[in-house]
Amino acid sequence: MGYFGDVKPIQYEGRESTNPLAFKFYNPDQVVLGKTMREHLRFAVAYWHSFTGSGTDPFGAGTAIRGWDAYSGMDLAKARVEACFELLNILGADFFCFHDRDIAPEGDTLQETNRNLDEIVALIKENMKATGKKLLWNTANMFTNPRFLHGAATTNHADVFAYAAAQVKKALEHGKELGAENYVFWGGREGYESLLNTDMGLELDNLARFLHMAVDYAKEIGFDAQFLIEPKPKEPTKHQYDFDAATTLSFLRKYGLLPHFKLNIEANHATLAGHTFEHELRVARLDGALGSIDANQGDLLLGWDTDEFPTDLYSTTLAMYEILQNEGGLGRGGVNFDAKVRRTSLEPIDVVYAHIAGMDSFARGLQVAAKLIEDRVFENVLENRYATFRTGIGADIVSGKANFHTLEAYALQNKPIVHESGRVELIRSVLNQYILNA
Ligand code: XLS
Ligand code: CA
Ligand code: CA
Repeated sequence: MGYFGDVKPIQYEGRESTNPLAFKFYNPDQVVLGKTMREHLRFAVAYWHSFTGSGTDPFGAGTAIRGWDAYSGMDLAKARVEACFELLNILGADFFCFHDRDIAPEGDTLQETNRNLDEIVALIKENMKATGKKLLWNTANMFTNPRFLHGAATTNHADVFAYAAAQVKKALEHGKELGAENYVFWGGREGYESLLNTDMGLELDNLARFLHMAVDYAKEIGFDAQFLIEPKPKEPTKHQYDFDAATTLSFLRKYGLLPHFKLNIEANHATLAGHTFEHELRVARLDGALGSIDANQGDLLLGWDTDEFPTDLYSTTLAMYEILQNEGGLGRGGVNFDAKVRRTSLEPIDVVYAHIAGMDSFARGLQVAAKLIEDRVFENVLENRYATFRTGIGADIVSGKANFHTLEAYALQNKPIVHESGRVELIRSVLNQYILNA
């Protein structure tokens, strides 16, 4: 018996199945718009939620029952590796993601911490070799340890900046060692609490310096992963510099970093920023910077980052629509379940059910989005709605022929402006039909 009980690898049984341990929509080999579902979705399990998390919340201790908790220290770290590969096998997910501090305990010194990491990375490598599973991305946790209370790359203390650099240097080496497809930067403490004691200009310049050093070092060691920044507006800091996709892209552009980075867009971070998931995906893709996604959902009745497993088909459909419109889809990126089971879902089997729910929701979203694209549903809407820009004065505006003189002369003809309905309710009901029937 494994850590998840006596569960066999999950099979696709189709939409009529009532078996809770079967996929209803995720059929890995099914071809959708020229690629298999498996190639489109590139599902990843997040180490921190599924193997390191325990179900704590700000008011209470952990509740999760996990077999590996019988161990401690490095034995615990090793047991978690075993559990990770067991779950990947059960789910048929090809990828996983981790922070350095998820996989191995910190030691008393940086040397000891790095030795612990080296040992677990070697074990992970063996398991990857034996199973063919891959690392979608790794990252450095520079937010849990109190050392980072004032920030990491945006700290006020140069020694902390140096420590953070050493930590990312090691993480890049491990990314290379494990053949990571991407490397993520999420700045949990890269922001500020009060402008009264913050040199924002210096902090932003330093963040850019840090990221340039990371780009240089990856090049130096021949680590060719796609670099990703993950925007989030707040939590843990009050204001985070990578607030949302637009803010992050503007920062990257200002500092000449745009050619080296794409974005990892998380659904719950989008809603925390006051946007929809699809808005953030659209902003990223219009800049050619949509790299990967963290699949989860927030609870709109709560104002924090609840990281729930994604089950909202409207959201997964519209997300997959953006991804399918993106040149090359997610490319080297994937769909990482940065999601945790609720504190009341105590048992290991809940982690399996949760991933099945998320994988099916994205698979269904993919099917619906593909059908919407095949039938040119939104394309037709846009074609009609923006028709005036294809002929006459509109065509002149788009082609650059128009200027304020020609536009004024046109307006002075006082032709009546006739508006057409935007038909939002009709479009939504068509979308409903596709989600139900496609
Ligand atoms: C936290 C973030 C984090 C990143 C990786 O809110 O989602 O988990 O994905 O550091
Ligand atoms: Ca995330
Ligand atoms: Ca989150």
